[in-house]
Amino acid sequence: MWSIIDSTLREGEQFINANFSLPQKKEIALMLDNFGVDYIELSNPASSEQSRIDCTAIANLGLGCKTLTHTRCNLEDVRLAIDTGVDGVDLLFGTSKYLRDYAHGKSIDYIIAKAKEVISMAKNAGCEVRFSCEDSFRSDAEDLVRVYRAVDRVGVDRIGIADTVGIAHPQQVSELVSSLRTVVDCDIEVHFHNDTGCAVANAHSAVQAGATHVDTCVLGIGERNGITPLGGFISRMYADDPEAVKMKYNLPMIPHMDHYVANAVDVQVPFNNYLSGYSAFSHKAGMHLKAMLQNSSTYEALNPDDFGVSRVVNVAHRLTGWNAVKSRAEQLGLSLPDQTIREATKSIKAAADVRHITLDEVDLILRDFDTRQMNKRTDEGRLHG
Ligand code: AKG
Repeated sequence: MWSIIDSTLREGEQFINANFSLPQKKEIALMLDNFGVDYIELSNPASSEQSRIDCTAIANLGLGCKTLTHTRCNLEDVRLAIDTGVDGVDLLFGTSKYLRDYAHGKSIDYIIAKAKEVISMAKNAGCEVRFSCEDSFRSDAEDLVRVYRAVDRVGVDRIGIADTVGIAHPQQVSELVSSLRTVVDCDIEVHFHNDTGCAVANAHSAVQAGATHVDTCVLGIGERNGITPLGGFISRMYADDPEAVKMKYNLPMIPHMDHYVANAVDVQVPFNNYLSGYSAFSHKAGMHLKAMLQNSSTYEALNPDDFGVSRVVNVAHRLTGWNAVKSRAEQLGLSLPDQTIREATKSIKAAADVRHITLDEVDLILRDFDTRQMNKRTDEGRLHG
């Protein structure tokens, strides 16, 4: 099964509002570990003194998952990383023309030589090592093959394919991952930015094509509009095989982490966020509700119970149906005949046609019908008595 490398404490730290304190980082690391991620990626300890302190603290928390740190491909960064106590280093070097011309000015031959030197040093020090070609999807295909083949031969544990600007689509991902699968023997990690909305689909496509490790962030936070969100990726993989995903991961942690991280970076969880969004499990149309009441899978690919969240069935609107209203009456303990429910439904729709109504108002209408029903029965009783 694929593994998750959660990068909330690295890529996520690059989100515009992120400025995690060490206690927040520890809390996030503990939650991710409790959820069951395989790896946590941490910011480069060479970034600042506090980054080094934080990386050392998280690497020594005694987590069940492995810790990695993201470093430039040079000996100094890797030495500093090893001293923090992390299990592995995630090296990267830009291979696209953009990055070679405007970021570092190095040739592919230089990149290969440097990568071999740094990987060998890190492996000799007992580190797990990944090497990534930054901006893979705008890199020359032959350059990628040369670089990845060379690093595979010196014993890298994983190659990384990075869609740095979020330009790739699932078919390109599938083609690149499957072709690289025939080039290297090591594992394949993927990292997808979400600029064009494909980050979850690309991660899924990559796994189907043979990728073994997927980078995620809680809520998808990261540079610009971020990367594959943990909740979105898990939802996608759960839809394929719920039992396998439930067995490996502690799913109710996801909404919990989404809210914690949203609060830490001072944003709202988006209303349509996978699993934890306000409307993620809300149902409204009368036709849907009728079927949902018999079998919730009719209109749900994901079972909210598995994620520790509740389904919201909304009856207070003009699109409501009498099955939904009947169900609400039953929740209130009212036993109304179907004909009365149909009349109450008409009243609810008529009220909702002229203004926004609340569930309390629906309940009032139902109780009013119930009272009328009881009065009618009393009158009939008097007549016949
Ligand atoms: C990116 O290329 O967008 C990164 O954040 C680096 C990804 C990697 O190290 O694979």
